[in-house]
Amino acid sequence: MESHPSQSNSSSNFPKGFLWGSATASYQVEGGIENNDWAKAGREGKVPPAGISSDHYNRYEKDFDIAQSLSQNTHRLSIEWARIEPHEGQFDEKEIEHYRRVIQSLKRRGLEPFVTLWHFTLPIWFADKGGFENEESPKIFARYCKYVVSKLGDEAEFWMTINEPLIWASGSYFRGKWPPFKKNIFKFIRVQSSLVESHTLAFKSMKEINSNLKIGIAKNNMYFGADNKVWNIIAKNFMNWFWNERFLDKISGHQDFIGLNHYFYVKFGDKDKLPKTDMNWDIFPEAIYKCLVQLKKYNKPIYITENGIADEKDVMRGDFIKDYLKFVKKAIDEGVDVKGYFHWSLLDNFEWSFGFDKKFGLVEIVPKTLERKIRSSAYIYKKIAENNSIV
Ligand code: IFM
Repeated sequence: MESHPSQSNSSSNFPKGFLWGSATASYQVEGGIENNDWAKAGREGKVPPAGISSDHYNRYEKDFDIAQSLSQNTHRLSIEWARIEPHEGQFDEKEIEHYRRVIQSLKRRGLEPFVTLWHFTLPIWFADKGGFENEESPKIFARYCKYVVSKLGDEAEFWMTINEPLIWASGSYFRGKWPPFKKNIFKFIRVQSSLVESHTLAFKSMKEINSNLKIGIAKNNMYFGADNKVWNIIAKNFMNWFWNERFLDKISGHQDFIGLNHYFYVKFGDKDKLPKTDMNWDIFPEAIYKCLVQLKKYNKPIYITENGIADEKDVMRGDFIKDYLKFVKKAIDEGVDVKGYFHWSLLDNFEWSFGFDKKFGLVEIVPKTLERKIRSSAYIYKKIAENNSIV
């Protein structure tokens, strides 16, 4: 079943100007955020607390020095909504200036900023109003997005409104493991429609401020496989539509690029024996190629806004990066317009309900001292970035 990317005749180089970087998200790395729904759930003992996390809020300059030293030329970060709008309709200029400094410090180091406006965490006041269950939520969300780009739109070209809408909706309303801890299929579907509307309205409002901004979302897409049993094939086709296509189809008139976050291969029926990450997720590099080929029909530039591995011992990450990138290259050789790759993550961070146990960083964070230690695999990725080629 596996095809071989090495059989391609094209040059081994990635396209000129390809972006090589890594990604983080505010609540997972910044530390010191107490006024969002995750912090509240942490205080109530429902999820682990993030506390000071990696203290990236104060140490971002040093962290970006590391990214630069690893030959990265882009970086994806997120802005914490609860910092910017701590109370409904009241915006905090000081926090805007903080993020301005963060974005500028990336640009000084030659790192193209990709900014996400919402990565899973909600201000408490918004969660108390029902979050994305609230009919008014698209307007409230679009107002926040518009405010941020009215202040920071000149600082960055690439913006993402929402990170992984379906992962968030399923963690929060289907699996019931994330705030607001509900298991309700109707609400699960309801919040997804609300997120489609929220993105669309935010997209339009942001374009009113600056029509040159490039705006998209970061969408988690999986590769679904099946053995040859009819019901498994039906399940695979249904899930492929439900998970991978439905949301993107609905926003397709309102995105300038597609951000692909890719981690999962799900097979219905007989399982393949595959190596696993520390999250117990299957490693199947061809899956990223299948996802990229599927996105070709939208005719938009694609950035891989996340792909990575929890690997505390750092024994798999180097090969993981090379193997997944070989399949990215195969997709490019077959005409898929992939323009960049962001490894998840630059730093070890708060992995949601798993707390700090899972280590996704190219850079290790020593828990007590918060010392940064560059992992060996980061140098493998550095070499790829430097050569613009896996070889
Ligand atoms: O840590 C998460 C991130 O917040 C969203 N994408 C998947 C990562 C690994 O689980």
